[in-house]
Amino acid sequence: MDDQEAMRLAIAHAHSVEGRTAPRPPVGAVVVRDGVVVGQGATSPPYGPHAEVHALNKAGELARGADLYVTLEPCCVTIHTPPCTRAILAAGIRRVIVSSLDPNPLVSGQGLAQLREAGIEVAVGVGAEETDEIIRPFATFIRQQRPYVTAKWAMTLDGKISTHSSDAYWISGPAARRWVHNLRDRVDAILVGSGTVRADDPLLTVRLTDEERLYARAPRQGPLRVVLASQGALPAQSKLLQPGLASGTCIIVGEDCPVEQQQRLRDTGVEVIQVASNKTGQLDLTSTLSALAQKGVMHVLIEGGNSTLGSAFDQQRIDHVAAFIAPKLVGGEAALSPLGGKGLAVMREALQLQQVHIQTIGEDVLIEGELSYG
Ligand code: AOF
Ligand code: ZN
Repeated sequence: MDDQEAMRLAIAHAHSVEGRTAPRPPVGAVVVRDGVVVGQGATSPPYGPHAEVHALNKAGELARGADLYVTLEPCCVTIHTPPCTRAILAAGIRRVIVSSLDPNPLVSGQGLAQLREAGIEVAVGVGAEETDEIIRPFATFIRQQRPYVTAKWAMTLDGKISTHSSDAYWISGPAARRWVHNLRDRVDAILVGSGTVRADDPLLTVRLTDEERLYARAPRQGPLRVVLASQGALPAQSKLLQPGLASGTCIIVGEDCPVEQQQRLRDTGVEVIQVASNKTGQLDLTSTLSALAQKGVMHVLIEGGNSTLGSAFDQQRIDHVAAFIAPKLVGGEAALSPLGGKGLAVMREALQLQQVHIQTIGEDVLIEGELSYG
């Protein structure tokens, strides 16, 4: 087993716990001795042991003189659990192969320095292209104290997310929808606007069979469901508000949402959070995101609709775009496009996706990329 192969296994472990570790990063670790895997593991739900500790414990005495592959620089400080660097030294590991540096300023670079000082051979960067991507939500969360925001939409080739009569079932095909459920399975929260709740009555749950999962993943409760509803006006019969389903749902309302309306929502079992509105009367996304960060949300997926996505774009709060384009046409001036809101006036100011990745999923094309704001 070479370095690449061992790191690929560690990366699969990191993927297996995405959406299950917040507010900590998802990490995978593998111990290899004489080319054979003798221990492996992933970060536990808060605040159990880190990935390295699981892998080292499984390896036991076989860790002495072995190599450790880990997708993130091992930690060197006690936050909730003892430093992994200490566990690595105690286990007698000979060489540590790290993929990404820890963006946490308390660790960044110092974890590696500690290992080197103790005479352990350290290599960095194997598989970093993939692990840097896995670590992005945590990096945004730890550096900016806000969740990383992925905006996802599916549109027809002529750029519509529904017909002029608001019909949107289905734009993309079954393979794309499975991909989206895998994305939901990786995030901490899914956010939509009240218009989407009215139009689509979504469940916002992860519905995947084990065969449909891109990675074996640990079981969990499911992502937090968040609805932006400045006046708190949601149909009482919405699926999201039904008894038994409402827990794990959070409604974000504006300052001027009547108290009685808030109480009506709370009576269904949902949590209601009040945030400020901006000058144009939209719910302030910065306040919304910081409220979600306080709940430990590291990665939020915005699934629509056009005014919520447009408002996130106008407020420069989209970090990652995942856009499906279906080879279909519906036409119609009144049919909506993905980003409503105000938009930009001149093309030369258009936001350019970075690290663009284009792939075909079933019949649809998926374009992904990062946005940064100057
Ligand atoms: C690792 N391995 O599996 C993870 C790490 O609150 P604590 O004690 O769990 O520490 C969290 C910090 O540890 C977190 O901010 C990040 O810097 C690092 N996460 N490190 O060596 C792991 N999840
Ligand atoms: Zn650690």
